[in-house]
Amino acid sequence: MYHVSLLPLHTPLSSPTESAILVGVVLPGLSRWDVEDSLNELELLADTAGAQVTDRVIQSLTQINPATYIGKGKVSELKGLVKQHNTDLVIFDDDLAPVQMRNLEKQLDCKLIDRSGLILDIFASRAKTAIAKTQVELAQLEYMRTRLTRMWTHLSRQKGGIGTKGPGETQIETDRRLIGTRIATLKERLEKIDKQRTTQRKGREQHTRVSLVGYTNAGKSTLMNALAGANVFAENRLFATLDSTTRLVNLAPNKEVLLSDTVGFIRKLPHNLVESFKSTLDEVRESDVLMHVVDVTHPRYEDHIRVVNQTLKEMEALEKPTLLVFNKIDALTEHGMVGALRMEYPDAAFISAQRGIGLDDLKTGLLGVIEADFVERIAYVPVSESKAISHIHQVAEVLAEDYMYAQIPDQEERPQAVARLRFRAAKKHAKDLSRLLDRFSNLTPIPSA
Ligand SMILES: Nc1nc2c(ncn2[C@@H]2O[C@H](COP(=O)(O)OP(=O)(O)OP(=O)(O)O)[C@@H](O)[C@H]2O)c(=O)[nH]1
Ligand SMILES: [Mg+2]
Repeated sequence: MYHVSLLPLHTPLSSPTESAILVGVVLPGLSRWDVEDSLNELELLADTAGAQVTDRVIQSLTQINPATYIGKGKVSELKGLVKQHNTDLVIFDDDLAPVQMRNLEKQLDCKLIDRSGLILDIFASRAKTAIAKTQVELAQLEYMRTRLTRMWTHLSRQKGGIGTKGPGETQIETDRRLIGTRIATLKERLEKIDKQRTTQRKGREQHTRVSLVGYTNAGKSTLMNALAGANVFAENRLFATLDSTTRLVNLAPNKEVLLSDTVGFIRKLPHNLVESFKSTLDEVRESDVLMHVVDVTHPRYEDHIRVVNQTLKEMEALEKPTLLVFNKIDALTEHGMVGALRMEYPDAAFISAQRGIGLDDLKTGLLGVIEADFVERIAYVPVSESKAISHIHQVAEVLAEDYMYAQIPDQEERPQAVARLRFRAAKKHAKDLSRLLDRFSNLTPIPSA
């Protein structure tokens, strides 16, 4: 155990600042470095939530203690520290089982929260829009439902603060049934919002949809602002964005796409959150193309890429055509890093969203990814089928259109006037178009003399 003194990176969200001790466990398969790193991130989360970390406690274990997660000796040591520093809050880097929470809280006589609880708390204090608030509340209630037996009655002197936001204060004493009812109401509300959003998205079908994804704080909102001249809130804190924003962006003359900025990912993102943020994350799920933004100045940026890919996989969005974007190259101190990365990732874009560096190359790269995702074909459609022709114009880009005659085989009828359309369509529309055009596949165009 050792003492670290840390300066807060920014003004805490809630005041007065609560003091916190972080607890991490080195389990088989993990190195001390992994855990230190995870605690660095936990400390940023704690800081974002408004706590000042005074100590870190790390224990190596071959297996966790079912009663208190960490060993008995470590619990006493932790208790000593809590007393000595008059600590407000102990934060575990791993998720604790309800029984472990209860036991630890009793023994430590201090507020206790795990990583998921902390992330939920941050989301609760940052949610601004009605939809984000509803989604966070649902995630918090789902999280609490399993931990209902844990009551903070012996901590009633604590008023507010981390871990007690949202439904925490008012509903902790209510029973599972009430929480169940509330969950059902919130789900219903979200379903309604979902339907509205799906309808809104339907209206945007003629545009290619691009979503910004990435680890929290990678610079997604800054890039959105740079590309769309938008005014999206961006700052050096985790989870600055909780809802999605969509804007039109011009990649080249006549090449407009719809760009969406949305919530960032983090390792061990609570499962409840991913589930509850369905409406927001549908933006990602339903996009045609993704831009995966990476903060290249972060020492663990490769881990971040993995975590983002893993989260995308869980959302079934990993297979989408993706442009990898290495951001913040202006702040790189290591010479030659961009060159080395270019060799490793020849298709990626290297930019500074903040300084506007590399944005033209990024647009070209994005156009390349989009175009690779298109199919080009020629179709013959009888001019009498005006509905089918206008459908093609709606979902595809018609490159050429002319008229001729065609014969229908096995029919004695005289040749019909047909339109010959050469068009490009996104792969997502290809199936639908094929089905439509199958009806006319037996036409034999008559070459003009
Ligand atoms: N040096 C440098 N900083 C940048 C750059 N782009 C963004 N930042 C900073 O990085 C921080 C995070 O930027 P955001 O745009 O809020 O990041 P985000 O990915 O939207 O983060 P969340 O919404 O929290 O997930 C801000 O302080 C930005 O000013 C860049 O190109 N260079
Ligand atoms: Mg953001």
